[in-house]
Amino acid sequence: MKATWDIFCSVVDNYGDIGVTWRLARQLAAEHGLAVRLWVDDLGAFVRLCPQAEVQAPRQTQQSVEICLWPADWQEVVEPADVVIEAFACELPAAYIAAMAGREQKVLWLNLEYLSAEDWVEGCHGLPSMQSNGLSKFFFFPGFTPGSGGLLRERGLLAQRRAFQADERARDEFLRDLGVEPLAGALLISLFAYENAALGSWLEVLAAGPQRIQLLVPEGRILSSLQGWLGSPALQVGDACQRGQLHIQVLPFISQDQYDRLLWSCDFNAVRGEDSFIRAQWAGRPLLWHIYEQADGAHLEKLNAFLALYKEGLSAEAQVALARLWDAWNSNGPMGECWTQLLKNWPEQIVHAEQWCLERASQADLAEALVQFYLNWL
Ligand code: TRH
Repeated sequence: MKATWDIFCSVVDNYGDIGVTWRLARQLAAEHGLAVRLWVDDLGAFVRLCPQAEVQAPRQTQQSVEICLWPADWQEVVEPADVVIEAFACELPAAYIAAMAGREQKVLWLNLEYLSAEDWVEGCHGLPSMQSNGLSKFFFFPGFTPGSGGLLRERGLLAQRRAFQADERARDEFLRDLGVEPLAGALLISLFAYENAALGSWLEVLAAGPQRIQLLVPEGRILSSLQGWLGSPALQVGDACQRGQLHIQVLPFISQDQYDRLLWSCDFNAVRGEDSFIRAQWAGRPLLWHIYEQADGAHLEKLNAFLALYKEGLSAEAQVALARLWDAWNSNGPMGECWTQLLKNWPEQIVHAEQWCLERASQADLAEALVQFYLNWL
């Protein structure tokens, strides 16, 4: 009998919550042969990542995962799974928790936390917390170091990525299918970010720089900043324009698998949040992270904690260039000089990105770590 897993996802905003849980659910089903249900309270957000799904269907199977609408008024009588994951501290339905407590066979209850590179993560990863109904809930922390829960990474991902990157024709075909004509000799950059006042100063330096730049921008929140800089009315998917050396094109929001290919195709990726940030690392190319902003500035500590790890092994000059660029991007600082400095140690940044990727990939991935945690707990 396959072990059953229920993953609960409440879409707070953006695509990170559903992005992470959908990826995890697929991997648990595909690589570990588990029977997985993904409960999501916003099918609209899910359909953007999995365009073949039906937004109206309260139950459907996609890629061997049962996708279930998590209704606001939970009336269902559902037999809880062997393993229950509440993603990002979303609150499970009270009736479901009661059923967990009443289940004859015990249930492993996990809270899958947000990603952070901060030191305390290793100390908290895997700790139980006793609930009022007598059940224990365990805190599972993804992370970058061996003492954490690891990062989502599908089996064979890096081999696929390398084969794709070694095949220029495959890349060009992929880009053409997206409506992008690759420009000879251009540095290809993808841009996925929140609204960002620092964008203008980066685009200025790209437009005035020595090299042709092709900037691909999937539809999303950064478009308003882009419009502001271009002084253009609302941008649409397919719109393209040129400013000096800079060629800009707006892309549709694509499926997760296509988005991976976009990251693999580009020389530099600006990403955000959590899932795209990790995918850019698996792309093995230099990246720029727009971290999700938190009211109390906690995000800056997270940013610095990651940078402290990532920078290891870079020369002092390359470390400074990278940190300045990331800092400017996340605090509305001027990007021009920082970008120019980064380009000065570009070859080093490229080698480092691949090295970082290989080192992270030597750790167990998050899905594997979860399965192992369950087996140890049994
Ligand atoms: O959408 P996000 O900003 O999500 C954020 C973060 O997860 C953040 O930590 C969380 O607190 C907040 O949501 C609520 O960024 P993220 O995490 O990169 O998720 C985007 C997802 O969208 C990711 O799975 C990649 C996917 N994607 C596509 O599938 N197609 C696309 O074209 C693009 C641009 C992204």
